[in-house]
Amino acid sequence: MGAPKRRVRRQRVVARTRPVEAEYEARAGAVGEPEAVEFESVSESATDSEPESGSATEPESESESATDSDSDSESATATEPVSESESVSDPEAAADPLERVALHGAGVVEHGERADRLQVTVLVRPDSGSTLAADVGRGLREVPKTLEPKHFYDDVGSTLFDMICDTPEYYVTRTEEALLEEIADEVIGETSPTALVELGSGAARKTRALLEAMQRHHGRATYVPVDISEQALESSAAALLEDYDWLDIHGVVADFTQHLHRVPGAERRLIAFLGGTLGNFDRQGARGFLQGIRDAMTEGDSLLVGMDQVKQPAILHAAYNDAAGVTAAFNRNLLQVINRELSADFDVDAFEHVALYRPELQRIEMLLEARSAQSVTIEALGRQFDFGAGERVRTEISSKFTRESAEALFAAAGLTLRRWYTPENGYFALALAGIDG
Ligand code: AVJ
Repeated sequence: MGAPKRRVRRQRVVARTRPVEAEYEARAGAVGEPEAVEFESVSESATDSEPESGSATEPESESESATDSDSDSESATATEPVSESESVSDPEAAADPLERVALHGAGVVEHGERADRLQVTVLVRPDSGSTLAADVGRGLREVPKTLEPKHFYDDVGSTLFDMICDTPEYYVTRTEEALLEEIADEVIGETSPTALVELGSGAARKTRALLEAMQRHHGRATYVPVDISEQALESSAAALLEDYDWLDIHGVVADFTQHLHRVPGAERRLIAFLGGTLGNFDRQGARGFLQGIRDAMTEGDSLLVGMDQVKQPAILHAAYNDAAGVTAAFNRNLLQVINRELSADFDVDAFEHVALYRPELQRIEMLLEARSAQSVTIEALGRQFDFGAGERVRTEISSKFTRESAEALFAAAGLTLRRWYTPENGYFALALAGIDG
């Protein structure tokens, strides 16, 4: 976009990001000392459709917005209490930033101002070298070697994942999307949520069906996306706010496996964990994760989980071995991430993409297989790792479920499966669970 570049919504974070989390503290170069964090930028492509922001001195810039339907939905962040006045010398107040943000948010809504409908709290900076280093160091010492799938998603990896979703073989995303459209009204009618909390919201593509159903039922909605990527969170939030003038968003930049208890409450929350990401956990991990959610739930909250179903191995195999090689590129990109972030020298082309279905475990495994013996130096770890010819590094598991296995899993986590929605072909399921009471 020419100069002057369009402003992106630049929402300062109300919460001081005290280094409450070790990984935050350790983020390379990010913080010398605790400070308020502000969005620095969004991608070029995102700026185009961004609502005009949002700075204290530019209250009406939205008139240049590309669409007119949102003209009353944009506003300045002038009301936003910011940083400078909030010194870290006030540990009490800093102790629970979310509460503070929630209060400010409520004020904004109540006064019906054309005030900012976006609040963002940063609990943890996007993945820094530190967790990646720790994870890689641990995983490559294991026998067999493993790497964690959460590190796939740098900008390139996220783009590749979006491309996977558009391959003809990968039925997962489109099946879930269609299913959500179909059941959204019923789910919302049944759970009557005052807020939709989405764990791992990413681009929030599928969320719209649920939000629109909330609007049909209640006239408006509050959306609480929780994502590790500040950028994904901000650009998806901006797009949603532009399209929905009845929506309030309180985003939380956090690792949803660690910060669940800090996600803002509401009277009744529908907590959504979509996409089949639960499949990335092994059984024990899935149970622990669901238990964590269960512990953070209060009466009236519900949980909606996307779960890929067990099906013909050939269909599963194709979905993770698409003909265009997008999944292979996605898998290999993990090595690029490590090369870049940890100053490593993986020869990416020396590793082959392998994805296979293991029926006895009801899961897909993705692996990277060394085509020949490799020795790789990872500078950030100060050591070298050897790979034998044909040695495989497991990069991801993608568990598949049946209604029975899902029910047992929920039960083990203290949750009750209430509904099991599947399309006719049975490819994918959305499980609605609650706590007993
Ligand atoms: C995002 C974890 C649901 O397991 O199907 C897609 C990731 N990996 N193709 C999945 C993935 C390879 C995806 N999840």
